[in-house]
Amino acid sequence: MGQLVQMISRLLFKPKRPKPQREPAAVPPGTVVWAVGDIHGRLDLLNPLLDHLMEDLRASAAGRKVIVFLGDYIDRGPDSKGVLDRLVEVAADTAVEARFIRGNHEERMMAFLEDSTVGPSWCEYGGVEALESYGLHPPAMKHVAQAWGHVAADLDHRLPKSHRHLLENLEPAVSIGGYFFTHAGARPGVPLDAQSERDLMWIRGSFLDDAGAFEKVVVHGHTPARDVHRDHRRIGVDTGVYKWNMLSAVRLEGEAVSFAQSLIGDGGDILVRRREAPALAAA
Ligand SMILES: [Mn+2]
Repeated sequence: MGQLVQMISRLLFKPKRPKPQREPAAVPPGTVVWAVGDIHGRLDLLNPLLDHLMEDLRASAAGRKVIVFLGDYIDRGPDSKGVLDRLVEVAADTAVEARFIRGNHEERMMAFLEDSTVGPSWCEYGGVEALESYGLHPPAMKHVAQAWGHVAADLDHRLPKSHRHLLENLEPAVSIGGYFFTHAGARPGVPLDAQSERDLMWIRGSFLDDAGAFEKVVVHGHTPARDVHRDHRRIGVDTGVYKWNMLSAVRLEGEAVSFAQSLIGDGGDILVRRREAPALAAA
């Protein structure tokens, strides 16, 4: 009987373990990472931002210098082809480790090459501009499946090998230290290494509106906001470049977080500005 009482009281009055204090996220020592948000064919804003990032990395003493591109390189803006040309250049630059995440727009374009019936829906979400950057147009008769087939065949023919190689080798996510880089976000309640590629590319509200933290801080794009976002669970750097003319990137080194943004100034000229991230409120 005494034993039973002891057991029950142990269960009832089990001393609560102190909640482990969550360490601030960090990248490993000797590493610096830049992550670039959705570009959407805006080569005009990508060029000055990348020039700044490459200069910053050249000046850094870090042994590992990474640029993660968070996806959605193409569609909507005027120069998808030019953006992919520049990304191919960065991929070939041995001074940096360039990583390329798959966005839902790259996924749609590749799907169109496989199955031209995807064309009408792709073109509703910016595919027209991507086609035009390769000198192509959607068919005049949008309801004729065969016409879409010709456009897909033409794109297949015009797509440079280097673009195809880049697009076929995109990654769903990249993990570095305490950070998890992916296009859209992650599904709450699912471990980061068990996420579906669909969620990583497409998720919005159920990720953004949840309060629970993941094992790592999620760095993402996909859902445009008027400015960059940072809290204990995520860093969002999609600043709606195709409508608000601002392309954003985040710099991570140790526990330090800062941002770079290329934007169109009051005089109509493009400028790049750097901003430190404000300190996080205590969790
Ligand atoms: Mn997206």
